[in-house]
Amino acid sequence: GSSFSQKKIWNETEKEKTERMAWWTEARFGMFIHWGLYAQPARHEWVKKRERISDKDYQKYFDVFNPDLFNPREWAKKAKAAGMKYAVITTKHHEGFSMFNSDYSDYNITKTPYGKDILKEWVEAFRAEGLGIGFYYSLIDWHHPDFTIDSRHSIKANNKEEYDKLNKNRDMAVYRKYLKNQVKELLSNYGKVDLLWLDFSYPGEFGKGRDDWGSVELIKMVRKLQPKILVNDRLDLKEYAGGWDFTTPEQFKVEKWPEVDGKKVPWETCQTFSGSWGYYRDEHTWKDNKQLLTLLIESVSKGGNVLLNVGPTARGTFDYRADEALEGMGNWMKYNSRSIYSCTQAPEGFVTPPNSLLTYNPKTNRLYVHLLDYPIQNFLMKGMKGKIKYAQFLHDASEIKIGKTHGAWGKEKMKKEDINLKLPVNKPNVEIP
Ligand code: FUL
Repeated sequence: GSSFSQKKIWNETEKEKTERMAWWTEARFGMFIHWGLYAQPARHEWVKKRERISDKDYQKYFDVFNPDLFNPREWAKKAKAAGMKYAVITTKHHEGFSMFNSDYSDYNITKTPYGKDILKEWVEAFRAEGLGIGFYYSLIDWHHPDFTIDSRHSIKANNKEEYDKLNKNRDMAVYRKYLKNQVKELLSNYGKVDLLWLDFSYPGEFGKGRDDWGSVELIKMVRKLQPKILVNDRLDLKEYAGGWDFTTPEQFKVEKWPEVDGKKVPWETCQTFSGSWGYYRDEHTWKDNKQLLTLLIESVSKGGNVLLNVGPTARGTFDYRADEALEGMGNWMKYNSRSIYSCTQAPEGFVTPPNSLLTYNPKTNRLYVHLLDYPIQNFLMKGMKGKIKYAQFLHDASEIKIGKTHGAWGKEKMKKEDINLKLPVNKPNVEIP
């Protein structure tokens, strides 16, 4: 019995759902873009809360925002060259600033010195490069006068009396309407939108939690406006069929294909290059290319996607370190994307050898063995006898012989149900980051 399919928001069969999501499942790799006024302080997108900056002091970032080097076509080309198939951009982050033209708020991009609708330019450019289009929209809003202040947003609000005082004149019903109107704008004014990434619902101490967003009504509207759209799970509607399409583990290693009610669910992990989503000038702890690549392969090996984040600068450029990382991924993807696109977890019973990862394409029936460390000549695959007809390197399609191991030690190690791949002594010169 699964409670999660009991409440239905959207009438759709499992097969229809799989088809609706197919482009995304096959894509496996996308670009996240966190861009907003917070690119200017350049020290994390939560800077307003972390440093308790008042609305008045934060206003200066609105007054000077003018990304003169913004060239979305260039961004799209970089995403594509890295092997990414879709992109998700912040249309409004927690700071409450809209990167799009909105009839419901003047706190939007067209009212800054930049003066144009960034989202419109972005959508056109990314569409032109053939990438899927996704909108991130924050449920949380630190700018809206009716948005509830709770302890997440103010130290004072963690006691009931202070909470009531701070929220005396705030009416979430008004914010709820605003949120709905803005999402409606996003899904009406930019053509077909492939994906909506809402962020994020939470229980709330003294408030009503997720009811604050009018979640069920909201998602019904979303499905009506864009019937093919994919929606993430951060509205927290786990028990509703149609309430969400995929789950979004953030910044951690996914050990095993996530399940809800004992059923494997589509998933996408979102990850930063460094510790911040927004551009952070002085942060120097960045993941290296090998880490990023392993993250992608490992995610696909467990049936998931990776949404890798770039935080553009306030002039509209990518940090040189982001450029380098994207190039590294692109170099690898150029030869190896066949082991990523349309791939998923290997069939049950396939044993993953040590220091390696398996990805599998169910359409072509191909298994990809990713060697995290290059072994010495003999590469044993346990229990794979009869399952592999032919083996080759991916980068140059050169044959790898399947044979016996050498010497007494090898014979002992190798059982009759195992196979051995006979690799060249030296690792072939493949371009890896
Ligand atoms: C989180 C947000 O609070 C972060 O700022 C970021 O947007 C991340 C993707 O989701 O919940």
